[in-house]
Amino acid sequence: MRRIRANAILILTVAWILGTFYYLWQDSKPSSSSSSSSSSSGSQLKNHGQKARLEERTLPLIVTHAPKLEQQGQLLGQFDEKAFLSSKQLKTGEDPYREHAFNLQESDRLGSERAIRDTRHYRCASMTFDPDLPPTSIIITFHNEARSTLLRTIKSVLMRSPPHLIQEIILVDDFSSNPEDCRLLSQIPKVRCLRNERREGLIRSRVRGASAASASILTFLDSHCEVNTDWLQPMIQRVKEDHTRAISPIIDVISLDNFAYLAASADLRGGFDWSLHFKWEQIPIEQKMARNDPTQPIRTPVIAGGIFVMDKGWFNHLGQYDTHMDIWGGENFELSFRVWMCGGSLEILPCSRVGHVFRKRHPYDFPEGNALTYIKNTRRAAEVWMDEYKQYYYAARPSAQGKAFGRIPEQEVAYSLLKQDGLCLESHGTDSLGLAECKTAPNIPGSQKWTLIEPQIRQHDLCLAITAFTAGSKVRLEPCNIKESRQKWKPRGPALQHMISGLCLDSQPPSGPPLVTQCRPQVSSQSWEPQLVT
Ligand code: LR7
Ligand code: MN
Repeated sequence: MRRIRANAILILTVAWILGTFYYLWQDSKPSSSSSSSSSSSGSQLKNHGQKARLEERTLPLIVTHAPKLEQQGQLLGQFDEKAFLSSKQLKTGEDPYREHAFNLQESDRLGSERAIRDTRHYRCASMTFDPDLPPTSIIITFHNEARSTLLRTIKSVLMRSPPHLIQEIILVDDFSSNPEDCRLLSQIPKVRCLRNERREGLIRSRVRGASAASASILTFLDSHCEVNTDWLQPMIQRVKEDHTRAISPIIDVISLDNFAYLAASADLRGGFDWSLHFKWEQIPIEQKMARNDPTQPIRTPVIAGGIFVMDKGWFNHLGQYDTHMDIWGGENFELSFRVWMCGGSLEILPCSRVGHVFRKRHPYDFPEGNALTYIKNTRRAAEVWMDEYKQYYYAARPSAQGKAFGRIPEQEVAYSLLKQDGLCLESHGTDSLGLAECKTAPNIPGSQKWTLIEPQIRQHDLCLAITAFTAGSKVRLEPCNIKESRQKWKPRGPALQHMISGLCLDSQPPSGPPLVTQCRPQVSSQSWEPQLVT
């Protein structure tokens, strides 16, 4: 009896020691390495130095399992994969990069359901999700995509997502040369394909797909992706908890040369330069230090654009995309700005991984030319959303000035009269300001309409500014610049006080131009009454 008890104690002790070692070994594995530099901000999104994004650490080789043979049959239904893939094959001597800007020969060789490495941090595997996550509609737009990459995208979704979370896969064929791709792929269970009657570009195509979606959650994918283990649940979970979030995975890299699946760094977020080019940037160091849980979301200013999950109601509430943007580019900033300005947020989830084939050039044509299209799209984003910051866009991209960008809706802003003793502050050109008889609606001229958006007092793109920081200095209008301290005001009782100098806007003498003078309470020449005009 005693021997049995002694043996039991011995076994338990050994198990405990082994367990402790295992635990320590797990935790001492490098969690993530800091990659040396953020990607270069090349003049093209295409050139954004993918190498910097690649994780340096080697990960344990855990492969995601391909479905068993009997499952595969169910995955594709009546669809004849062999016939689909073999109908068009590369001829000997043909350049495998020509048509798709990636090595088509390698892609075709791979097969449609290769296993890929699980590139997540090991702690992601123990995350749990609500059992009642809502299903999603997957939206994939494509224009002349290679059959092997497109099919791998679809199959990876079917293979690596809980089936009940995939309501449908909506393909939008953006007028590819061969209409058969769309027709044949519709034979796959859950797949629907909508074909555009003319080339629309990815922005209008996605809007079409989103409008056709029947699930309450939208998931967008490019047409050359491979989703990784448990990619979907973390993103849907975050959107379920707060419908104003737009969630992106970490976008792993599928080599355009040999189609190797490579882990991207988990220390990056989306960014842009003033010419509105997307780039990856390092997470600020304070945030990086504060990250003690590698499964936590990474807040990001903008998303890369192609791969994200969003609530359908929220997408509609934001006004979807700007459908006057053509072909490719700019919609990622525009959507991100919408999310921010309407009080939502953007996140990258390190526990969700999707591979994407990054290319160095566009394999398709731009009917209006690549450069002009990019300018049109980004100029629209700048004009609609960037207020006076758009001046930095034009400074960084002088060639955008004067280029066509179509019509944009007038922004709805609240205008005020600035009244003093029955007279109104009025501008005459930029240099001269004065008091004049107040006009009444609907005959109020633009010269009497002011927008009071602290700290600026604006008239269109011009702002009220002092000319010097001393009492008695003239006040005039000049192009708004949010960093210009001469343009910053705040209300002080009925007076308007210049923030840095502490001086007040003064109409004395009423005939002459307004000045700034020492603030004196109850002085009528310093008293301005804003009156909203509609
Ligand atoms: O006219 C077109 N019609 C289309 O349907 C042109 C393209 N497309 C399709 C195309 O087949 C593909 O599925 O639209 C998708 C995106 O086009 P890509 O793959 O040529 O774009 P990209 O991967 O180079 O570009 C990134 O930026 C774009 C800006 O408009 C889009 O937001 C892409 O979705 C986006 N891709 C990603 O975010 C994946 C990660 C890349 C990064 C960074
Ligand atoms: Mn792409």
